[in-house]
Amino acid sequence: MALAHKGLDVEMVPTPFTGVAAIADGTSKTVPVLEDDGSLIRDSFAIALHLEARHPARPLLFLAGEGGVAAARFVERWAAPALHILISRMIIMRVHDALDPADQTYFRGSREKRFGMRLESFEEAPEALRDAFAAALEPARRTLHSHEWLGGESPLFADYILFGTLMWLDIFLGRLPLAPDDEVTRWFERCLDLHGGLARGAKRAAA
Ligand SMILES: N[C@@H](CCC(=O)N[C@@H](CS)C(=O)NCC(=O)O)C(=O)O
Repeated sequence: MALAHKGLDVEMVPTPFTGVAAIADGTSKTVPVLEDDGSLIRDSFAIALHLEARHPARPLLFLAGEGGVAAARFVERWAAPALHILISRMIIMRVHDALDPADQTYFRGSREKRFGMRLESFEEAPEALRDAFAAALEPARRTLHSHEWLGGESPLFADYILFGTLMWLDIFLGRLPLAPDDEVTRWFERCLDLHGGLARGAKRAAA
């Protein structure tokens, strides 16, 4: 989304967990990775900062000045603890089941170590977590009640941080476990439409 926001060509390359080590010089532990003019940039936020520094004349990803970066950082620091575990619990077995056998082995081993339990025990039915998930999104909901985007009148990287997080649910459940008229659902649909419907073309695991 950040690349498209900057008007750069985007090619999405689905990458298995066991394929991360084969990217570029093999030192990356996670995706995304940006290779640009011989330098490797890891981590979404660092990539967005790099794009902003390199293409300042294109639509901005951050409001100008350090305050813009701090505001986006706040969204990132809020969204991860508020949402990642809840989302993981809703989809962990679906992610596992969508992987090839070698990736399933890696995924089960790394996540069972991280969460300290079997994947099957970690998983919860999305319906059981629906209220907690809706409550966790309240800061975004209240903001989107009076602003079309977290970035105000147009999307910024702050929008893509939350959008990217929620895309896990869209990809694996085929929907967000929220009411259709929820402000967050409506904003999510607007995000799906951005950049020629770029994210609508992302490969979905759920039918
Ligand atoms: N904060 C990092 C998180 C990256 C991250 O955790 N990526 C996951 C996939 S979305 C990954 O590559 N995991 C590799 C693994 O678990 O081995 C970013 O936004 O770039």
